[in-house]
Amino acid sequence: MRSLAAVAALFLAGCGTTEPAPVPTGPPAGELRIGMQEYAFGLSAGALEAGPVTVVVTNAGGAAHDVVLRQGDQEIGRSDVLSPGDSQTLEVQVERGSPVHLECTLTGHSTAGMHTSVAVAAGG
Ligand SMILES: [Cu+2]
Repeated sequence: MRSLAAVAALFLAGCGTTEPAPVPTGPPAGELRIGMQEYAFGLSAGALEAGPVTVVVTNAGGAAHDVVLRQGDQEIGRSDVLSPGDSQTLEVQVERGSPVHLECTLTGHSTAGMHTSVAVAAGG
């Protein structure tokens, strides 16, 4: 059901200049690679394990971007504002029970599409 919704979202977003990569399916991951571009996040995993997660953020776009990771109202990670081609590795602590939301904080980027969320495994 989730994947159908994701595919529908991709079709709806398809009129933009760049389509985000489809969210991969598979077992929950302990590492998440985030690719940033105008104006979307590409993710290496569709679900995360609860616990420590290594997050590798790469700016694959042509403008500066950052990413803030939140669970509920708790901020669990934040990258620097990265120039095109730069990357940064973060160690974050993911709690069980609620998805991790990702958002670019640069003005207008989130509303342009730079926000998404990743599920967290219930069984952790
Ligand atoms: Cu951005």
